[in-house]
Amino acid sequence: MALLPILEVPDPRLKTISQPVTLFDDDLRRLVDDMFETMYDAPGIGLAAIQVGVPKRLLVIDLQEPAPHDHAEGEACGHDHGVINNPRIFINPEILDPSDDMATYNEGCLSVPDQYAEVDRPAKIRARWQDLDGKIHEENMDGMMATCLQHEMDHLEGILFIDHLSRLKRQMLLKKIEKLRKAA
Ligand code: GNR
Ligand code: NI
Repeated sequence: MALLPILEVPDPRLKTISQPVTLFDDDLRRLVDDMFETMYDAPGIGLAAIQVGVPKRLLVIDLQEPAPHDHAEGEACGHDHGVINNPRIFINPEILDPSDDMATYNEGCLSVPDQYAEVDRPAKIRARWQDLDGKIHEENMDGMMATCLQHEMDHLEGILFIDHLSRLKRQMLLKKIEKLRKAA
């Protein structure tokens, strides 16, 4: 396993249109392992291959739901609050029928460090994708999973969440990142 460097704006490679995966081999499995390690380390809830410089139509997601508790939220307690991991792999994903109703989430991106903005996307989708064996899957999705998959699939087209904002807002976020880099 290896941590891979994550590309950040304004790296032009983030604008690449990624190519379909055709070879379901051990190299692909290694790449997926490294992407999970990189995503958990960041930490993030999703990662597209192009974010680590690989222009393939491949992404991983783990929403890491908080584990259920036996007491009220915020209440002081001694035990460890773990998360339930749910690592998911999407190869050559497609969106079949996006809903007309939209959902708004405050999105962030590992390639747009420390910046967040509200983005509207279809609230419900049906997705089709392949797994590491090339087997095809289909599933209806909503909530954070629908939003995250659409965010990751945008990466495969060279699109970032800031591309859904006004030009003014986008330029402001990009300038902030420059400023933070110079200060660091
Ligand atoms: O870690 C991430 N959080 C996030 C929050 C709201 C909507 C989308 C995301 S994806 C992001 C990781 C990332 O950049 N994936 O491409
Ligand atoms: Ni992203």
